Amino acid sequence: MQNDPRMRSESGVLGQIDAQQVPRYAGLGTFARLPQRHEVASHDIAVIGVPFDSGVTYRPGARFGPAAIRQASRLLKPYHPALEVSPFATAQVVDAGDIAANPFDITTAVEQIKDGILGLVTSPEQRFVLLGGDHTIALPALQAVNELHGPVALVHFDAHLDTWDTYFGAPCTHGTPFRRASEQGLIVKGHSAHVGIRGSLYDAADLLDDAELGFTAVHCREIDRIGVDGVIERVLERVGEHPVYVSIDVDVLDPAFAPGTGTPEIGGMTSRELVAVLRAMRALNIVGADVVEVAPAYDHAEVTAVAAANLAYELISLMVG
Ligand SMILES: [Mn+2]
Repeated sequence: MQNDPRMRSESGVLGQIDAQQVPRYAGLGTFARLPQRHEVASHDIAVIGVPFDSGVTYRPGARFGPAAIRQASRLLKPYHPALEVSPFATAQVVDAGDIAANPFDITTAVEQIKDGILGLVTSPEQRFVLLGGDHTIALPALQAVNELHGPVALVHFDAHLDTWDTYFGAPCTHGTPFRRASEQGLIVKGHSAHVGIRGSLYDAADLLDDAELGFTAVHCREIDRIGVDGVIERVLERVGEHPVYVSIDVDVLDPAFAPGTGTPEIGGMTSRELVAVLRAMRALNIVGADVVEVAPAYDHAEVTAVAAANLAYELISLMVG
């Protein structure tokens, strides 16, 4: 197409809108100003918004997360120097839009999200990154992943375990996805980990329950002692050779780095520590991922949305690297 400002690689992959032709702040905003799904014949990686927050237990508003992350992703550039990859030239990455999920019926929403993902990711070679939405959406994401890959190792970055049983009698909330996932056989027990856990719990037994469900927890308080390298060692050893799903609750970051979220906890990871751990996962077979719990109403100067956009960029770069 003449005057098409989008970058196209030699292999024919359609990339971002060229910021030398159209300033980053101009134009309608897809994730990283990438093409929409219908603009290309096929895709390798789909970025999918899931504006759903009916599973929250405290501050609402993560339904506006996908739009805020897309807006904050305008600054992402084509080359990732730390991983030495050009993710948008190496793979066909698309913004696949949002999955419409029922805000009044969580059971229906979970089915819609699973079906929505499977409508967009139809072969085991394809990868996806979800933009949440609250953490409830990780359950249908893992269900979808299981249809394509079977059980996966879960690497879960979060202040909270998210393996509680019910809340007000409800089995599917943003505090329960990984207990349900374990019960449903979606994760490889003994090969899944939480990273960044901290904050008050209901009971000391919460931690024991979690271990029985198949997880180990790298607590945030350990990071000063074992360092980022120690965290990486624990994670890589735990995952082994299994395909991996990475779930990032943005509240794993300290509220200083991610104030715009539903259940903030002090003493969290820095964004620098988190990206260092992620980048060490490049040799893993990451088959799907999410970045969840961005609630823009509590954000300031896009601090949280910019962090989330960059985390999604890291995940995409890991998938192609
Ligand atoms: Mn969570």
